[in-house]
Amino acid sequence: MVERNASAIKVVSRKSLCFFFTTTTLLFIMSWLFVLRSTRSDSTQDAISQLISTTFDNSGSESSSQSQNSESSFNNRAILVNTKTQTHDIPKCNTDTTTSNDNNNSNNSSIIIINNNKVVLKVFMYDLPSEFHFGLLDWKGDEKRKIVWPDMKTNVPHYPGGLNLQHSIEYWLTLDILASEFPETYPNNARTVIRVKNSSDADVIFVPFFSSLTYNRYSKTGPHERRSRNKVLQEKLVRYLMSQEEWKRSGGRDHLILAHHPNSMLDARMKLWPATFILSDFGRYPPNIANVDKDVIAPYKHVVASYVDDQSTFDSRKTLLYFQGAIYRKDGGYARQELFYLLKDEKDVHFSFGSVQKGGVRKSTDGMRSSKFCLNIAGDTPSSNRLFDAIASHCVPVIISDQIELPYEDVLDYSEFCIFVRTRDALKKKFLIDFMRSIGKDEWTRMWNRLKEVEKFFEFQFPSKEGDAVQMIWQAVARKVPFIKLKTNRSRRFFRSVYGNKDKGHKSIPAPANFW
Ligand SMILES: *[C@@H]1O[C@H](CO)[C@@H](O)[C@H](O)[C@H]1NC(C)=O
Ligand SMILES: *[C@@H]1O[C@H](CO)[C@@H](O)[C@H](O)[C@H]1NC(C)=O
Ligand SMILES: *[C@@H]1O[C@H](CO)[C@@H](O)[C@H](O)[C@H]1NC(C)=O
Ligand SMILES: *[C@@H]1O[C@H](CO)[C@@H](O)[C@H](O)[C@H]1NC(C)=O
Ligand SMILES: CC(=O)N[C@H]1CO[C@H](CO)[C@@H](O)[C@@H]1O
Repeated sequence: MVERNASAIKVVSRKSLCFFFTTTTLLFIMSWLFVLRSTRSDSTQDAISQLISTTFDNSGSESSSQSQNSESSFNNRAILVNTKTQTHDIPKCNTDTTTSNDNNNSNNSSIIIINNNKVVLKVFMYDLPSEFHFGLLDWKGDEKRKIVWPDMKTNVPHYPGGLNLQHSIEYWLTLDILASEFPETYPNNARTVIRVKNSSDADVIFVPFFSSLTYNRYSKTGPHERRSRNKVLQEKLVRYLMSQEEWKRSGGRDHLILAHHPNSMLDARMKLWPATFILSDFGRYPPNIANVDKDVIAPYKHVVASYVDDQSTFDSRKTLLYFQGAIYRKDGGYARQELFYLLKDEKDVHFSFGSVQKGGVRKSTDGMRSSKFCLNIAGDTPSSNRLFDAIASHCVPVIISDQIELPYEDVLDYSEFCIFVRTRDALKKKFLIDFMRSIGKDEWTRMWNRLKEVEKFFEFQFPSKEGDAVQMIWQAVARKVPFIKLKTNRSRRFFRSVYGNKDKGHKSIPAPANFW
């Protein structure tokens, strides 16, 4: 008996050894590929999933294989667009009177790409109760009469100013969807998106929850509350979504959810991970919840005013390098302190404490407009609105944030108008300052010119204009659509099997990063 057991164990252990061996070999091969790949592209986020996705679908990896030159990004896009018009039959925008002019707007390929590919994205938007969206802006719906949206003809709710504005993406996107139903009222509203009433016709399902505003306003627990309104609304949202036919149909994979503030949706996101999120960066997200393949990065709305009619020159901008911000940050921001000590004695460098809140908008505006370069150093999170303030001020951004993700990077080559410096290099004595001083007038002027061309891509406004941030975000979403369809169909593979049914849609156990 004992002997038989022993031999059984032997068999088992031989099997498991064999298994172990195969797994480690596989892992070894994969890590080799991983190393090979990550030495070529700098993006560390989820490199394996990129690997896997490249083998299945080229569109999924577009954002990772950043084009070295704009020509290759043009090719990528062209392929994508062909797929779209041939197999997905997305109609071209027909209210468009500017198409004929678009070709000669400029010779810069990324701009040409953006203007030429007027893809209409068909969006179904849930009629969520107004407490999730415009109700937060003190607009009152009428539950009884089922009025959840403001009358776009007469009464567009206003978004208050202040710092909340930097995450107001949710407001601009929702207005743009609503406006698509009133082409007569908003004839000049650019139209990448049209709202459809039948969700079966939609490319994506939009969840109109103003999560950043909710976080900004209601994350503190009130005196008579057990939980903050921010938490309550997230719970309500999850319950609402899980009960919708649209969610069940795709397991949420074709849903679009806004979580631009890094602290917004902290609770709900663990349940809503199959959806595509619109985020500012991935700093606080585990890669199985959010990653470059699945999600869309949107810019902050800049808080300093745009620099209209900028006549400045390399020589008229007296400050070489400008940074204004909180210097001591909780996590990850140690580079700020280090850089402060490295730079504080350089005479043409402005490096100072003080956040924009403290009446500093005017000061930052002046400071950025009179500087050649503006520093963006990772703080609590890899991104901040400082980058977009710098762009609006035509102050060439110097990005020291290894984990930063940039909006629409698949169609926009940031190296044309930003300087990237690795943190470990920036912290070497004299490295940064020598580097900045080595950039001459011509090179700087080229980047400054490019900044003036690209600034409109970061402009949020209503009505939205051709090529502004709202349209650029929709186009970035449209580029995800083939991938969304792929992952939706893949998720249906096992619907008919006993176990597969259980997994249908709303089972929300986070999957491994490459599972989608
Ligand atoms: C494009 O070119 C046409 C003539 O070839 C011109 O009339 C039109 O104004 C141009 N459009 C733009 C935006 O430059
Ligand atoms: C684009 O470049 C071509 C030559 O390469 C030139 O003839 C044309 O005028 C340029 N168009 C614009 C809008 O700059
Ligand atoms: C929505 O469209 C689908 C397929 O096109 C159709 O079967 C369904 O009846 C439509 N639903 C409504 C409410 O019109
Ligand atoms: C799934 O496959 C069908 C049939 O090939 C296709 O029409 C559809 O667009 C795919 N995606 C989704 C989300 O249904
Ligand atoms: C035609 C045009 O606007 N060309 C510009 C494209 O962008 C480069 C900078 O990358 C400028 O130098 C060109 O003038």
